[in-house]
Amino acid sequence: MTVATQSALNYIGGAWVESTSREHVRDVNPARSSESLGDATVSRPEDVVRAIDAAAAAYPEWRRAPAPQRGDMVRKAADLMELRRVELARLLTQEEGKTLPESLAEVDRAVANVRFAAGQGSRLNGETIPSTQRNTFIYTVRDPLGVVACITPWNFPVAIPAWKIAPALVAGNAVVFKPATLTPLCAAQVVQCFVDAGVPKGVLNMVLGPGDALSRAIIDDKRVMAISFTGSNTVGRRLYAQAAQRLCKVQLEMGGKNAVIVMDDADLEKAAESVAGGAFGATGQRCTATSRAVVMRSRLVDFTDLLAAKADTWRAGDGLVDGVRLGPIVDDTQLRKVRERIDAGKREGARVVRDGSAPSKPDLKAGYFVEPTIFADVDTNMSVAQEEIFGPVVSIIPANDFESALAAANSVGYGLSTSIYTRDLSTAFRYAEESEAGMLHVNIPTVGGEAQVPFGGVKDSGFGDRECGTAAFDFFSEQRVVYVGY
Ligand code: UN1
Repeated sequence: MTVATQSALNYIGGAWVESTSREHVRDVNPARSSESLGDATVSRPEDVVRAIDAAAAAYPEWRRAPAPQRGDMVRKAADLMELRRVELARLLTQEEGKTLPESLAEVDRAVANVRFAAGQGSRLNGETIPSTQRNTFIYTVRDPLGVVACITPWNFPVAIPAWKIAPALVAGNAVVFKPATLTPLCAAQVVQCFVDAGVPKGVLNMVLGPGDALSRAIIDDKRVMAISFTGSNTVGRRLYAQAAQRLCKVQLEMGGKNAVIVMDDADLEKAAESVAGGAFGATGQRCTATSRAVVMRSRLVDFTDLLAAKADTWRAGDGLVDGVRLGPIVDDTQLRKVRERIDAGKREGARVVRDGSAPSKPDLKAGYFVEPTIFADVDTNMSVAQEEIFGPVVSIIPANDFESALAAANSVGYGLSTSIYTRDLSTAFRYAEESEAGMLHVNIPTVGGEAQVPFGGVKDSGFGDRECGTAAFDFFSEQRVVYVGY
């Protein structure tokens, strides 16, 4: 049941290479922290410079390749990813912790995204625009930016790199990829799919190592024309401020504090299922996780009972084991953060319906586990109603009517994803008009997203062009205009 111990190296200029530090860090399975999966090289800023050198050298030729051909190559990467689906998903579960079904779904999503981006190679259209002058023809073209960087988190270590790298490449850019330190083996496998698909050397490079120092080296290098980042708001803000100094284009996907509003007329079973799946799925470690349920008082008792009963069915354990629905938290640091947030909720007076912060089952002590946790009677000012937790924790906030529910849902800094459960059309449309989030749902969970659809948030959740869909190409290319007098 263990993967062969592997060493993840950098991929620079078409070769897997050791970093200049020659140091390695251990990569462990969060379900059993004593189990080593392998290790990863620890890069220094010099390694980033080498990767940028390689990308800059490869760029001119890649830019000249016809976009449909770049798309074909990227499509092959999607096919390979699909072929390696089970192997990749098992690795994902072992390295990040989510359950095997969740990992399989993530790989499928990565494949769909890479395929969609590949198809856009044949649709990188410009437009013709009528001129006010005679004998003048005006058209636009989409041009790549040059060397771009993709900085990705550990929680979707296959899908997020895939949906950043694929459109970046199809648009004609050369990429420097800096994945999260906690998931280097998944990152290496994603790169391997592109490599085996025939992406020329230097066009895609990966540098493994500490986020701060390596991101700084990326930001400081004026050859990097754009940075696509997914991670925390704190890091995103800093990255933007630093990159702005040299007008480097930035796309930020950050946190969320996503609410589901449950109206009087909601299908309660569906609503509770949606909140449970949104809150406990992926162990709550996703920016779109449902972390608040804003519930009409008339349904409060029934909803809370239903949700608590559902929470009991989320058995925690090793994600490779059949029947396990809740994998571990990714590491010790995150585990501590999640526990601190739960403690803060208790201190601030939220009513504990279910406390999963310290699981008692012996096999859960071997890893970084937190079981489903539910707070009720939560006030919008409490930290559990305001701060992102990134664990399987949900806060139930009572509301008197639609207006107060909407105000509660909107009362946070974040604005990524929300949902409403109602059968009333006018309530649904009023919600869609007034809800402060980038992705709204009616009778559909807050989590997930489709490959062909733009993904991203407003307020503290997102900045810059959206990811995925055709929007990804707005970020990874620029328009140029040609005026022709004939
Ligand atoms: C999802 O909800 O399925 O970092 C995807 C994240 C998001 C991706 C979430 N950028 O969690």
